[in-house]
Amino acid sequence: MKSKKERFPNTNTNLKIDAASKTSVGFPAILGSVEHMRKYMDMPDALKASLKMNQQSGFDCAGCAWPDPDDDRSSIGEYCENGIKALAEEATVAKADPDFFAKYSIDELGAMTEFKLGKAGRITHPMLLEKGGTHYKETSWERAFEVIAEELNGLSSPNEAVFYTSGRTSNEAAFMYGLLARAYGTNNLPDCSNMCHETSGAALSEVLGIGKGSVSLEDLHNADLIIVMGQNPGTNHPRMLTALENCKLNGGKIISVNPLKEAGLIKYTNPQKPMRLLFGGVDLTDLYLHVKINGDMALLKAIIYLLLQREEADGGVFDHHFIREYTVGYEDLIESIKKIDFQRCIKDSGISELEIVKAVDMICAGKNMIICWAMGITQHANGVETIREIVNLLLLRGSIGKKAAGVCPVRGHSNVQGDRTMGIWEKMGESFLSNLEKAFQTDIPREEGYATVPAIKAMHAGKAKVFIGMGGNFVSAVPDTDYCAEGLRRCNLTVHISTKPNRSHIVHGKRALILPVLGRSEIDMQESGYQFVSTENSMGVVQNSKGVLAPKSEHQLSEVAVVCGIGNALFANSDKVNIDWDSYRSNYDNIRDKIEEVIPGFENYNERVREKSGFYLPNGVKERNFKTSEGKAIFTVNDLPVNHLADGEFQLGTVRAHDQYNTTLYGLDDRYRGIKNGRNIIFMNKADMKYIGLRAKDRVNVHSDYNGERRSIYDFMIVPYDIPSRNLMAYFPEANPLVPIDHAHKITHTPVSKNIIVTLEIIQN
Ligand SMILES: Nc1nc2c(c(=O)[nH]1)N[C@H]1C(S)=C(S)[C@@H](COP(=O)(O)OP(=O)(O)OC[C@H]3O[C@@H](n4cnc5c(=O)[nH]c(N)nc54)[C@H](O)[C@@H]3O)O[C@H]1N2
Ligand SMILES: Nc1nc2c(c(=O)[nH]1)N[C@H]1C(S)=C(S)[C@@H](COP(=O)(O)OP(=O)(O)OC[C@H]3O[C@@H](n4cnc5c(=O)[nH]c(N)nc54)[C@H](O)[C@@H]3O)O[C@H]1N2
Ligand code: SF4
Ligand SMILES: [Mo]
Repeated sequence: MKSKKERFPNTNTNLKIDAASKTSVGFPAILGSVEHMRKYMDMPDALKASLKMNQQSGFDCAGCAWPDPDDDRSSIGEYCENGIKALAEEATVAKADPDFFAKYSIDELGAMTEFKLGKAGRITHPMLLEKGGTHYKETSWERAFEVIAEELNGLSSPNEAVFYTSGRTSNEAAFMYGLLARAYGTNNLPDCSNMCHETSGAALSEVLGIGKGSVSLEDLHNADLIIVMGQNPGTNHPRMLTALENCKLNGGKIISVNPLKEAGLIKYTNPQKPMRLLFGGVDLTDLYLHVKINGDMALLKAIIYLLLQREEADGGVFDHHFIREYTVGYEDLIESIKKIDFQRCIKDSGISELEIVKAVDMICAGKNMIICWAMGITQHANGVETIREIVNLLLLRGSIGKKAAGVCPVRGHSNVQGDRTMGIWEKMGESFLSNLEKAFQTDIPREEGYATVPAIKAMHAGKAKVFIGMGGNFVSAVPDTDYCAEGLRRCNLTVHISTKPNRSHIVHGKRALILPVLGRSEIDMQESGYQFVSTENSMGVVQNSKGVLAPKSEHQLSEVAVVCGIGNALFANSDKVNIDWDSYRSNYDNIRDKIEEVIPGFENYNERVREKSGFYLPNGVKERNFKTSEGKAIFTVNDLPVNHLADGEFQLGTVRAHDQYNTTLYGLDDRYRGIKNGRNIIFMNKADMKYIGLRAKDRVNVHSDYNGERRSIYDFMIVPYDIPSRNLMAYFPEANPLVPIDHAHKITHTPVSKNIIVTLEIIQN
């Protein structure tokens, strides 16, 4: 039963379509950064912050999880255009203060685009929406904590509460937040990772023994071959382009696998190298494989098939010493590969035999290969399986656990990997839970909690009644927007610990709170003095991060202080939980001492985190120590997915534009793809357009029919694009209402955001 359609207001103002760019960064990126700082920030703040971002004595960029160099850092700026946009978004002078919330009712806020909502500025005061209220009203922190304690204490089971986390939260805040939920009695700790690299974690833990990547920046620089699959680093991890450039300059090669020709993968002009700015950039991709959506498994299998043929003809292709010593399952894999239908792999991948042979030549030409991937691989019903196949390819070549080789899942949010390490997961293992129990002398539940999709279903079914979000924008980020909105509306209380207004504040429970917090760039002062926090990047390096800018409001608390405030109120009368929340809030060293007690790899945390470049967490895969169920790396046999399309059906993927950070819109353009002033668009193959009789800017409604239910988005404009036939792309989050809640990976529950089966309905003018 759905009561209200939750649609993102249409942003198409005066849509302009230009040719897609064939090169990235360079002057336009520099101009883009300066423009953002000038428009939204105070100039002295902009200067101060830009000199400290990603520096060894500064703060960690809150953009993506790409690592900083271990030693030498550029003094003119160790960041990219998107890092600056993330900073300008956080350090904006605009304020969403009580006057702003008094001016606009919830309905009026709901009519604003994500862009306009975000541009309202930083939330300055705790805000409360009482039952039946039309406006959020200023409240005190004491009252806010009381309301949360009241509602949580009123539930009939702790499992009726959901504690969501987005991946910006620091290690210290995440650890305390997980403790809060578990001391209260639940493992309901879903996070953005459930929708992101959950599949990577699941696949890699199973076959290699650790759910993280195994390479460093230096490895990327020295690889003979890097394969970039399902990732758009020019927009989403811009400084990765410098690593790819270094690889190329050292003689390495790059293969890109992507249904879209992404400018960032074609050519890169490094903004930190003035001569390159003048004389043009470096060509990055040597072989661009224009794969069909979810054709990656077929491509990988075809590659392995041809490698096996060469191995059988001439030998020397597979690393038999490595396979014998360090792996299990080789024979089964080979037997299954011998049986595959090579022609079907060509058809399903959309890549010709000639191109596959070129890829195989490049793989055989080098000794050390790295495979990088992101959402184009993970957000599929068979995401875990494709990642296992990636590992098969690396294992056959012995390209793992040695220099310049290995797996590189490129993480999204700046501390999403650290949050997991800290225990933000609905199914942490027994050793973590029992260590936590011992360290805090508190009962810790063992029952598995809800991941994101099960949490939405529980709210919808009335089984979860309080939702707390540590950052993030739940309703916009998750699949099936209407269904989720209905779930949130059924809650007794929704709480958002946020920096900026977003749609999740508007789609609220019977009562709702917005709690304003400090950002990464801001000074965090507590009783014991100036605090720093720590984060873990995509390559397992833990580093400190110390804000430098004055807070935008005296009423904003740090995330740690909010968690401790809730803890104090919630357990005020508890005879079971006796945690000294004040001591952790007043000095974060006390939190790090506890992390050291609970989590292996954090020995001497307080000392090592103060070292300039931080420290690497242990990673057995790097030493060929595979802590799997077999004690060795595991080859797996994975099925080819069936991507059947009936007449009139298309596969639709959802991607990020260059001017957004997930659900936060920095602007309405997508520079590299040639789009200006609009996001309600569908990228479509030109031949398909001609066949149906569609022209550029024709308007369509898009329907997804899944298990007998229709989901729709309305009034999207067609944009001709270089994309395989029967494949479409649209932007996240505008297309999220199309993603069926039940269409998720069967083990990880990761929503299938990159492969939605849709039909188009042409709007007649
Ligand atoms: N500026 C900016 N930076 C960000 C973010 C942001 O929104 N803005 N988000 C952050 C987060 S949380 C994350 S997870 C990362 C996301 O980083 P990405 O994974 O790069 O993000 P997406 O836009 O989802 O792009 C996925 C890419 O996969 C391709 N693709 C789609 N389907 C398939 C497929 O079936 N096969 C293959 N091979 N490719 C496919 C798309 O064409 C696109 O190039 O970025 C992080 N960094
Ligand atoms: N269809 C589709 N859906 C997707 C995806 C997709 O590719 N396609 N990608 C998925 C992925 S990979 C991810 S990671 C999720 C992202 O899901 P989320 O992490 O939930 O979403 P964000 O848009 O990153 O959250 C933005 C909000 O976080 C708050 N915020 C920003 N900085 C801070 C801070 O320092 N502290 C606190 N407390 N709050 C802060 C602000 O209020 C802002 O509005 O979305 C997923 N959803
Ligand atoms: S690459 Fe990512 S972490 Fe680095 S500066 Fe850019 S947005 Fe920030
Ligand atoms: Mo993500």
